[in-house]
Amino acid sequence: MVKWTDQERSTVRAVWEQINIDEVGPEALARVLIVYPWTERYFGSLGELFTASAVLNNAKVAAHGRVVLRALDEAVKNMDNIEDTYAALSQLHYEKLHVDPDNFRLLADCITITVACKLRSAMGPQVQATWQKFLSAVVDALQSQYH
Ligand code: HNI
Repeated sequence: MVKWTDQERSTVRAVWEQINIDEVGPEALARVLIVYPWTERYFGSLGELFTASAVLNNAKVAAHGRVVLRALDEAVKNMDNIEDTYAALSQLHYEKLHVDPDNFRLLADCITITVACKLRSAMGPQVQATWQKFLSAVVDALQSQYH
C-alpha cells in the first residue's frame, strides 16, 4: 500500500480541486490518441479518429475523457485504498477490453501534461512529483488484476 504524508494528501487534493474534468478529460484522452496512435485500436466505438483534428473534434472522445477523469475522483477520495477501489476497473481493462497495461502510464503522463498546461506555475516540480506519485498508484492499481 502506498504511504502518503499529510502534505502529499493536501497537494493531491489541491491539484484535483483545480482540475476541470470537462476540459482535462477530453484534452488528455485526445492527447494520448494523437501522441500514441496505437491506442486508437481500443476505441473502435468512438468513430472517426484518423487525423488529429478528427480526434480533437470527436464528441465521443470528449465524453469518454470525462468518464476517465471522473473515475480519478474515486482514487482521490480513497487514497489509502486505490487498489481495491479500482479492482473491478482493472479486471474490465484486462479481461474484457484487453488493454495493454503499458498504455495506462502513457495516459497518466498525458493527464499530467494537460494539467500542467492549465496550472502553469502552480504545477512546480514538487507538486508534479507528488501528483505523479498519485497517478503511479492509479496505474499500479489498474494493473493489479493483470496476470
Ligand atoms: Ni479506460 C472504459 C477508466 C485508461 C481503454 N475506462 C473505461 C471506463 C472507465 C475507465 C471508468 C468505463 C468503464 C465502464 O463502462 O464500466 N481508463 C480509465 C482510467 C484510466 C484508463 C482511470 C487510466 C488513468 N482505458 C485506459 C487506457 C485505455 C483504455 C490507457 C486504452 C489505451 N477504457 C478503455 C476502453 C474502454 C474504457 C476501450 C471502453 C470504452 C467504451 O467503448 O465504452
